[in-house]
Amino acid sequence: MSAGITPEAPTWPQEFADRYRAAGWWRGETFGGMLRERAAEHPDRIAIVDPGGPTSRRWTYGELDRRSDHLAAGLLARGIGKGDKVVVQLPNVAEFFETVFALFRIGALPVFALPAHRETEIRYFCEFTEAVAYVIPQELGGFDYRGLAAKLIDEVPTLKHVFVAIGDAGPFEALPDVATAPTPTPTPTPTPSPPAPSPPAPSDLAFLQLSGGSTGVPKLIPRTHDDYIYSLRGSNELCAVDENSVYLVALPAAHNFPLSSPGSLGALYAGARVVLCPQPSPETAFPLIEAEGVTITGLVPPLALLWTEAAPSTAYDLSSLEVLLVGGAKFSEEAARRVKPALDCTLQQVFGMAEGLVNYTRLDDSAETIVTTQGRPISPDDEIRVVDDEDNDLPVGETGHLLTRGPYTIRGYWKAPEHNARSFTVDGFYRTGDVVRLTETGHIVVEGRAKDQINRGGEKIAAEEVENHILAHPSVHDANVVAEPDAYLGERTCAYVVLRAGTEPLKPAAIRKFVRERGLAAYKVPDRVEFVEVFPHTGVGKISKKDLRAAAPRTPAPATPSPSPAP
Ligand code: OOB
Repeated sequence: MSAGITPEAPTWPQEFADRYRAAGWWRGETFGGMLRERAAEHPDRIAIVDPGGPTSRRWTYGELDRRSDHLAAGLLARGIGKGDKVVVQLPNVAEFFETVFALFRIGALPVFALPAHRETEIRYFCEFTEAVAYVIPQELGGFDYRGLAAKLIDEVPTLKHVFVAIGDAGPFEALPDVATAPTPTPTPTPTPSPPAPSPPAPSDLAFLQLSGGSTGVPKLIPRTHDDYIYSLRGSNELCAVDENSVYLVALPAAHNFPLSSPGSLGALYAGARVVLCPQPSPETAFPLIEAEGVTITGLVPPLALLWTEAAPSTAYDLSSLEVLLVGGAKFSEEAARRVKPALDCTLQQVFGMAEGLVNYTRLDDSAETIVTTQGRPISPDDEIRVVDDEDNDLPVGETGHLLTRGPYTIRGYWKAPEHNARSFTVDGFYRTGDVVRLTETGHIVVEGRAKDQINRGGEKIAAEEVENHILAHPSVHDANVVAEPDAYLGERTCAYVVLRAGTEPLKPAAIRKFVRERGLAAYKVPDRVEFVEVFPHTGVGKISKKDLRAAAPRTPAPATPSPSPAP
């Protein structure tokens, strides 16, 4: 299999690639090489702290480097090599980093699933990417991933390996058993595919990230070593991350925000320390901040609210915390104003997307700018356009659709030519689906969203995906899923459902149960289901989601059972 940019992944035209290299944004680095360099520079410095499990673990750069090499050798010996896809679904554990660096080294591509994903999503990732392996924990939050893996390995023809990174491997191979000391001469392999002939090139794909999506199935985002490492370096500079920083991974490690803004990979790039937080509540995070001297972390708005409420009365010493990044969903001005007094650290708003563009308020921006804007792009080469419905550029200050192009924003989704024709302009600008306005200082204010998506406290839900699942119910004639305000999450989902004529009435719980049992991540199960006779229509006869949204209860109530908010 060949890695690198293939027709499956549209890439930057040569003139842009040349420009980004000449400007020094793309420096020809790879993830495998970057870890090797850091390990050579300071082998004994702590890279990863994993406080979970029976004993807390501290891996030095030297150890992470060695472990990644050994795992890479074991994967190669099993016939996994360059260009192969591996679905990685791990919580915030040290093995996440060992796994992804092993894959980076051999040029196999991690496909970053979230722990919350269930059969529907994982099956799709495995089938669509023709994944050869699936890496899981034994269990998390009462869900046994091995059951799901057993089903998939039987049913997805390309899937040959399941590796259990933590816990009891059951019928599968335990990840620690895969690792072998690399040998200079390749040992015979059970499958005839040759070991990787050469390490991946900086312009090769490094991994596939998931898009929040607004369509029936999630889109995959192809990121290269060159472009992603540039976003790390740029983020580190703007967030003042250096070798003395301690970054707490509070959100799910595989999400783009805690991975790269500046995230765990930014911290590792800087030679800093990464502390893994098993879950993001103040009860778990605050003791870790004190114990490890955490200097920086990133949260979605609902968690930032929880932390600011809990901080004033905590017994833990949070004084090491210098920067709190908040993003993934709009952070209200009122909530933003509470951060500094409560946590005595600098708030940095971040408006980013897994497709690329990331904006930060600057650490030296005025207090007003920090609480009222979502920041400015990382790169001088990030091109920003704010346009009307016909793609005409709007004057500064007017609200419109955000389009962007730049050195770390993809030129197309993986294997999605039709969707790409809609999501990108002919000259390569990504249509973000966000509705924004620019201030005179070039800061972006997010005003809303044009994409058919619900942003549930940072977790993105494509309305169409959930609608399709509801439509599969035999009693359902039609369904529309929209966002409604929620006091805690910002938005929650409401499904409006029209039942087939002549069917027995249903309870809302029956629809929620039906969706859950179709194997969908819990955060996508509608918070509220309302049965209606007909949907409101627009003037041209289309169903009006605007009117449905307007029908939502006026006083936002907190959402019903909710998994912990996270992107
Ligand atoms: C981050 O990435 P995704 O891919 O999960 O979601 C991107 C979308 C944006 O297009 C926007 O609709 C929304 O999430 N968003 C925000 C926001 N940050 C993200 N909307 C309003 N205000 C913000 N501050 O969510 C992501 C990736 C990297 C860094 C941070 C967030």
